[in-house]
Amino acid sequence: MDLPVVSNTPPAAVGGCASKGCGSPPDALSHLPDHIRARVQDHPCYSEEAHHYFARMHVAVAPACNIQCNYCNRKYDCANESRPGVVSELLTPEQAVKKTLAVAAAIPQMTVLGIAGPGDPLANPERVFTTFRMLSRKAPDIKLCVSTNGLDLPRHVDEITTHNIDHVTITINCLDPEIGARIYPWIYWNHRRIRGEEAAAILIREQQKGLEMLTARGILVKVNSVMIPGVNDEHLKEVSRVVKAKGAFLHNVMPLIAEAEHGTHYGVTGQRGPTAAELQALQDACAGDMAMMRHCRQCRADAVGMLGEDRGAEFTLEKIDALEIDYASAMTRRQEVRAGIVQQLEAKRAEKEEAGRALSTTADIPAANDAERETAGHAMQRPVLMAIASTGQNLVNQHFGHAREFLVYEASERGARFVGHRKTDLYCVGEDRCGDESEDGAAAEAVLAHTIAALRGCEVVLCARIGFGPWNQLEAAGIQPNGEHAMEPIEDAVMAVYREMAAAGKLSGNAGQKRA
Ligand code: CLF
Ligand code: SF4
Repeated sequence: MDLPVVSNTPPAAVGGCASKGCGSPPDALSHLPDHIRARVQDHPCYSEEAHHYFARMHVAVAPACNIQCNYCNRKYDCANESRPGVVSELLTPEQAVKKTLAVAAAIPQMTVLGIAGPGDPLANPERVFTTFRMLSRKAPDIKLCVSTNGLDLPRHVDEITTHNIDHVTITINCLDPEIGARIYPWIYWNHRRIRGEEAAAILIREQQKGLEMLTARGILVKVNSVMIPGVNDEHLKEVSRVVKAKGAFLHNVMPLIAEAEHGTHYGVTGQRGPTAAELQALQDACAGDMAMMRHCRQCRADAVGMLGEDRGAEFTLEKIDALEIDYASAMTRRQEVRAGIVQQLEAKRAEKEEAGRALSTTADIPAANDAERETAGHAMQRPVLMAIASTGQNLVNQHFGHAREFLVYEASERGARFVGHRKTDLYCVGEDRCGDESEDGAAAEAVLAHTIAALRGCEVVLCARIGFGPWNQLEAAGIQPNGEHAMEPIEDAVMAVYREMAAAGKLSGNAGQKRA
């Protein structure tokens, strides 16, 4: 059955500012020297832009861990990089290599192989470095990436350098042992279990030492921090400042996920995670000091595909065992695909820079701050959050009911900026459930209610198509659905809608953005 379509107009023939992402903030990587830019432009975690185009995969070869975090239950993956509640199939290094080659051949835009669990990679050095060693020989075009709690990092830095691992993530939740003791009940260090502030002090010391050693060797370091309201939330601003001063490239503040059913200490003691607005406010506060990652999906230790998607089921051991992989041919294809994407991105950047230059010659430049706005005689326009349904390529290209997550952009007089994402459940299941006329109406209603709650604070939803049922309910909840910008680049679509809202007088006054 065809879906009831409210709006599916072809891409609007917009011109001038409207087609160029008018007023968009500059490319987040534009300030970087060329050699650094080249190292991150196809890494989906280190570059927000790249995550629309490139994929990553993880292999779960590291079962053990050397510390205990209060947000972790060992039954599940390492929650420093993963969403708790999912369990990965443990692989041997040989199986991991075979799986990586199979994925690389099937998904040519997969550029990064990461090891992030299910325990701590550096608590399993033999398995992890064997995997990296074999991969750097067999698939030299794949970037290698590792994520660690940092306790055993200093003693492995030299080996990391040897294996050509160019990207390392350290999870640093605090610099103060008193706070650390509320996050880590114990560590295992020099064959001894150590508890309390003494344990936290050792962990913090080793993390900082590891960070300094890596940056001194030119390895790109991303710092992950889990935001735990009432425990380390305020303190993370200091963490951000210090790790930046020590040369960390990017800071990724992730929300604590603590559910009683996961059986973690925080889950069973009722420690809450942050709201979307709290997370964004902290990320904004930290952003004054360093580049922030806002597109992390807290993916599982065996994730495969674009961030936010999981194609792991296509590459189970059973399926890849039967495969014969001609990696030499696959590599040629991979290089072509990658070169094509990089070329496309460079053309987009050039177009954006050109648009910026054109704008700077007009009188229509959005004022940069309140004082400038006053001088320029502009009325204050409030920012607006918009949710986007996208399958990637940086386009508004997904049906509302097919989205498992929405990208959230903030539109303002300064332009469109990505601020995060919101996870939802799938509203359409097959062809016959996309609205209030479905046989399974109650289930659809529940999913829609959950989606509307997840989109709290957003005023607009941009998608390729949307049915009458969800359209009406979104509108009733104060969220305006919009299918007019299907297949347009996200930032262009967001700013076009923002301008329409401004022209309709919906943005005037000093009223703040609707809070999530
Ligand atoms: Fe994996 Fe991590 Fe490397 Fe990325 S994930 S080891 S840096 S390749 Fe990325 Fe996933 Fe967030 Fe991690 S989205 S959880 S930050
Ligand atoms: Fe769990 Fe990872 Fe913490 Fe180890 S480092 S306890 S695996 S969250």
